[in-house]
Amino acid sequence: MIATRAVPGAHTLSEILSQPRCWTECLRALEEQNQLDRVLKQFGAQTDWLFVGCGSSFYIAQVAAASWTALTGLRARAVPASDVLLFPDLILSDARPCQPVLISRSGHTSEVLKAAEYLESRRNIRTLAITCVAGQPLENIATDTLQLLPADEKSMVMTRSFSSMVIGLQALAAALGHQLSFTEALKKLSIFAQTAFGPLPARVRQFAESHDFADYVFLAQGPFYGLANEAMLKVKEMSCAYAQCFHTLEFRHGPKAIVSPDVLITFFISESGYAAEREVLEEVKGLGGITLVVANVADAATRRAADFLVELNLDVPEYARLAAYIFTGQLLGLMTGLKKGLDPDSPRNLTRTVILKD
Ligand code: F1P
Repeated sequence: MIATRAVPGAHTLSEILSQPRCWTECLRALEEQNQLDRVLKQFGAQTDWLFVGCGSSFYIAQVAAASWTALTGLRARAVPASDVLLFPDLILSDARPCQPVLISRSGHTSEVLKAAEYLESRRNIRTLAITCVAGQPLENIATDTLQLLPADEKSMVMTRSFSSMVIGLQALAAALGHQLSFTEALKKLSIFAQTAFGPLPARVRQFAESHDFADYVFLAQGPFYGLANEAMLKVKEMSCAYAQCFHTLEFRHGPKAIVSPDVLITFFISESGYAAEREVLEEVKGLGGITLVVANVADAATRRAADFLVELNLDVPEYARLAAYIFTGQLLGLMTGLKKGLDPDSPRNLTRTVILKD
């Protein structure tokens, strides 16, 4: 029998492309299984929220915390699970209790499990988990768990599980903040994104194949910063390339020394901070940088300064667009890895879940 050879990156590509459909399925699962109401009955009175994860799930935490405050008006922070274990007194205070949300695609990452055990058993704090795999240890430790099972992946790196958990947590925030129109916008996003994403895989492949960069920089502000971190991680994981992330306006304060035609500088431009972020884009272009811009709507100045422009044109509020911004970063990591002859489905040195020996 002839063994069929796996096509490099095939799982990752199909998982990236499946995102709009997957978001619809996840929102349906939350609604039909009454998951949001159930969770809010238990945790809905909390005023301070703490989002916890590792790797991509930590970056979900950053996007979720920003969205949480915007949609509910409540305080929310993001921390890596390791900080809960190593510096708990910087995070937890008896005087000001917080509600932890533990984020993990696998529900099996050691640091997340240890953080959950520490919070539940040692600090007597009830935890909420969100995961994409049923029956994993996290579910047994946490008080309650949101499950987004359609978002699990075959590949090692997180793509649709990232964007789906962002959307799942935004749906929870919208329910808590009684933002019915935002919930509707999340549903519409799937439809609009399908159109916006259509030509992108071919465009990003062509761009990756025709350029060689020594370094990749991702810039964003506010709720977009977690997305820039995640794009940086995608490029590192899938293409084993050097990649960095900064707040857009922070780039002027030293990092801009690295601008050169060997560095791709990607801007995730927000609507709220558009003018200030575009000024940095123009400055970087003036210094001779190669620029990739993801914006919802681009003006003439942005068009002039962008070597590669992704205009999303999504007719939903700014926070409901966040998940769609990651698509280009995922494709850039995938296409760059394929160009280098790597298999982005199983990057070197990585495992799907980091399980530590005791
Ligand atoms: C988190 C994570 C991934 C990363 C790697 C190891 O996993 O750090 O983000 O890509 O493969 O695991 P999880 O806790 O969300 O399952």
